[in-house]
Amino acid sequence: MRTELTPQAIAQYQEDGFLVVDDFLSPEELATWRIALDEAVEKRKGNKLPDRKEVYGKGDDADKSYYDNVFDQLINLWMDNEKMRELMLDERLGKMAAQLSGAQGIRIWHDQALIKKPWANPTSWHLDTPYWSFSDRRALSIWVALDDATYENGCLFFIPGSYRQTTFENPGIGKNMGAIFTTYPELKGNKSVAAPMKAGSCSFHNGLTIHGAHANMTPGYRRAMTCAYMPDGNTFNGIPNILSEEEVARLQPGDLLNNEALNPLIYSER
Ligand SMILES: O=C(O)CCC(=O)C(=O)O
Ligand SMILES: [Fe+2]
Repeated sequence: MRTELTPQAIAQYQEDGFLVVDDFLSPEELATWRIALDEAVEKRKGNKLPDRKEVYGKGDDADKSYYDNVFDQLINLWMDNEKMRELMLDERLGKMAAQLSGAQGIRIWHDQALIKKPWANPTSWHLDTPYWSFSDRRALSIWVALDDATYENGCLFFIPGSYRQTTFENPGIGKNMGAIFTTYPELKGNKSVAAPMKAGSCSFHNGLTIHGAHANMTPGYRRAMTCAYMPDGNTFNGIPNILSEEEVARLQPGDLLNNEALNPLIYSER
């Protein structure tokens, strides 16, 4: 794994709110990640979470069939697959996330396989952080391409620097590609940047960077393994997100999110 970040790369991330790391995985590592993903997905039998079928669970049937065809979304594979656990809990990933975000410690918020199947719908422009159960402008994700991510099959796009202007308000993610610009009309004229990646390359993006992805216009798969990172020291903001009902019942807004079984600390400067 190419886990060393140059000062230039860190500066680029801070400027743009995203960073592409080419050839992040070696061919052997890519093979390992693919096996871990396929095994973990197979074991899930379509359930989104280890303990539940759905996350948000709402929406009418027409919407559901649309969203089901944006991508297969399988969350917290690290919890029920040993190979994936080893990959996701790697301290070196946490260190990269810490260096980019400026956080001193990094916890896993949740991992997520995002698989755009043949002919999948696009991923509308959206923000990540407003969905999460903590509010931190430094929160970020890694997105590892396990197939070539191309213009044709649904590579990511980012709006550089947008993370400095967006907030924790959630514009949602609808069918309308550009709906987010109703919330942020001042960003409507900004240019986007495409991030095609070879399999084994990765990107990091701030959860407040506006991002989306093309439709999959091909009969092939676009598999990605991602992980959302929470800077250590964050507290519950009242949003359930992926937390179970029991967990939400246990938490008061303001409580520290430091349950190792849910949000393991994978890196700490101290
Ligand atoms: O893979 C995609 O299409 C979208 C990815 C995304 O939104 C994310 O990783 O936050
Ligand atoms: Fe996202």
